Amino acid sequence: MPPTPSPRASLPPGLIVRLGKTVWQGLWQIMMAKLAPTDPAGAYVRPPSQFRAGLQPEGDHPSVPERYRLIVGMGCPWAHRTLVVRALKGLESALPLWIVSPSSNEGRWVFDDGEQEWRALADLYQTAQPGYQGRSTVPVLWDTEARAIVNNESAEIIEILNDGLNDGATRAEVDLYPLALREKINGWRDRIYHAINNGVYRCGFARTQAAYEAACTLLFETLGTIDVHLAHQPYLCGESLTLADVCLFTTLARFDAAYHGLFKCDRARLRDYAHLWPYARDIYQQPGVAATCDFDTIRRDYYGNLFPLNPGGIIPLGPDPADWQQPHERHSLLSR
Ligand SMILES: N[C@@H](CCC(=O)N[C@@H](CS)C(=O)NCC(=O)O)C(=O)O
Repeated sequence: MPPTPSPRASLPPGLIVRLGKTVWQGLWQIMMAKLAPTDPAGAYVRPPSQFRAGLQPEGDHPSVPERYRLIVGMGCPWAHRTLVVRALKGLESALPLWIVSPSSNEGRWVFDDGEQEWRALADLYQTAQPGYQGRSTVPVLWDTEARAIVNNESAEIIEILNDGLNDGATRAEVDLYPLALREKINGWRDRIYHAINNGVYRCGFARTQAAYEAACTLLFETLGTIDVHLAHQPYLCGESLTLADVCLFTTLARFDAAYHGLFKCDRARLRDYAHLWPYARDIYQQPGVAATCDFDTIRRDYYGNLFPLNPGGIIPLGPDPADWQQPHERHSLLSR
């Protein structure tokens, strides 16, 4: 007969909870501080990008098709902006991609195909600037001849791609940053950056309740305002798609799949908005854009790699990506 197990003394449940909370909250604060720097009020502050050059006909980085590489991670909304502009301009041949993926154990980007001389993106940053101390972020516009990072700020890379490589563009006539609309575009871009693009991160990376609530309130106020705005015109700045729409789109593309759950942006889903949701589908259905949206990678990168926000590592199934192909029915606005 097997021996009868003797009753074991166990820790009182209250003590286990208190111990678990103290250890986990201490660890959480340490990991969050590394992942996302905050101001004294606990609000997330994104570090500024450090490489800010452009392409000039006679400068260090001349406008020569196929000389540059665009380095992206498919989950990243900032990199996604550059992919959308590359697709809309037809720059696929003129500007080849190097794709990186997050390595969850190392907490950094690594090259996917092993064809580059570097294993990690951080190593490429060291080649560009030995001793570089900043964050090794995507997107990067890399000059293969000068072996230099031209630019690592998505807001500037999309301007560069709009007209900097037109000789190699199959849709050179597409102008997403027309002179006459620049002031309007910049206004929307800055507002969207603060409240929405970075706003979702300020919700997800907030370290105090007050910082989260402030970010979340501004996020949904701004989404509501834009939803009303888009009832009367097809795009943010009027009749034509611009860089401002591209900047908004890449956050919308991740909204229901990642931000709604993981970043606690849960007052509404994208698909609850009468105008924003068809507007986002309209952009998704423009030539080449669907191929830039990798919803599986988006969910895997966010839920699988932001460990402090999802320590269990379970990746939700999320909404059906086929929904993005539903007719958007915004043609009536375009033909007014
Ligand atoms: N200001 C940059 C931000 C880019 C950025 O934060 N990229 C993230 C991925 S979504 C990254 O590479 N993070 C790596 C890190 O911070 O170490 C831009 O818009 O280009």
